[in-house]
Amino acid sequence: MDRFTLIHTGDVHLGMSGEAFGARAAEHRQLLREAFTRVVDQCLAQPTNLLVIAGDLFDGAQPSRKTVEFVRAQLGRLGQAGPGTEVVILPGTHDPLTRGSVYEEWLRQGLPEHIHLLTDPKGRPVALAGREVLVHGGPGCLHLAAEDSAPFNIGVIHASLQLGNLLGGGEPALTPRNVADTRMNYLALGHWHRFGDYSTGGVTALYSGSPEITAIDQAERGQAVRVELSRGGLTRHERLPVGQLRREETEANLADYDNAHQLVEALRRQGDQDLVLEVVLTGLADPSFHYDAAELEEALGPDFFRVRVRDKALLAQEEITESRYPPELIVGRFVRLMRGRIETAREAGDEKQVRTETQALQWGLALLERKESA
Ligand SMILES: [Mn+2]
Repeated sequence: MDRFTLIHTGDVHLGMSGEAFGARAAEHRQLLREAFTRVVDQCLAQPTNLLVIAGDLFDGAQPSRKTVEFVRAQLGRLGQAGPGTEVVILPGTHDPLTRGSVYEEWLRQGLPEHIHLLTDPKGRPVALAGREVLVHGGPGCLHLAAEDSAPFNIGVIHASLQLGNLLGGGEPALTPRNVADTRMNYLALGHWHRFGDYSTGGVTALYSGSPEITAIDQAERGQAVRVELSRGGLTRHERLPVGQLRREETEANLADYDNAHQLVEALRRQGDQDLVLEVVLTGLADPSFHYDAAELEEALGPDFFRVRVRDKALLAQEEITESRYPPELIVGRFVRLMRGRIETAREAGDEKQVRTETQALQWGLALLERKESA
């Protein structure tokens, strides 16, 4: 064997309740299935020796019978035609190998020949293709070491990677040194839901990311990775877009709209059933502008897969009564200063300057008051 091709996925989270997707939760669960189906399709579209699933295939240790049947049917497709595709699954943090878990049940029942579970806590490898290919990994295992006896060594780890000193949370994490020390031809990482290339010390190490968006703030479209290994150590990879949803963030300046209805109409023009839209409200709204983030989300709901509205706008005040702001406070001094500047501009007959100064007063007041109430 001179060349070896694998597809790497993980963090599929099948069966996820998808609360963040609200009324679309059931549809979202279906999209997770469709994305996983497309990963399997990719294994069949071009000769693929191995499918690696780097943890969190399921959203829980005891997925529903339907979800398990779905996975078995999909993986079954890979054992049928020609030489077929071997499948190696690492239990993750959401779907650990515990008593009563789906993986324990599979081990008890026995699995089809082409499906392998990485169950050894020391990460000892599963041997494929007459020991030419060794796939190392085990539940919670962070330290792996390639064996020189095999031309192809592949590692599978489900963990965060510690970058600099920024890691919080205290969960066990992989270091770039751990990555280099594995000396793997390829290290398939799981746990982070977005693609990332963390190759180091001659080891190609990638997070595949989830095949479909699993959270509203997940910026990138779902994907998997195809990796081609050549004898002699050359590793090439290609990202496979398998997700359907995309996410965008859009800023809406309330000063550009007369009312909430106008704003909704404008946002609707971006309407797309595959789009997860994050709307950030900004600017200084006129006092007559009545809006509510939750109501906007509801109004836009049917036009998108999901909408989230974040309110960073400031509401202008109808009337600014000087007596509310004692002159000894900063806000009081600010109001009097700006009033004076508005008056000066008015006396000079400079209407443009009056508007600018009035807006500056509103902005400053809104910001100072927000600060005081926080
Ligand atoms: Mn995950």
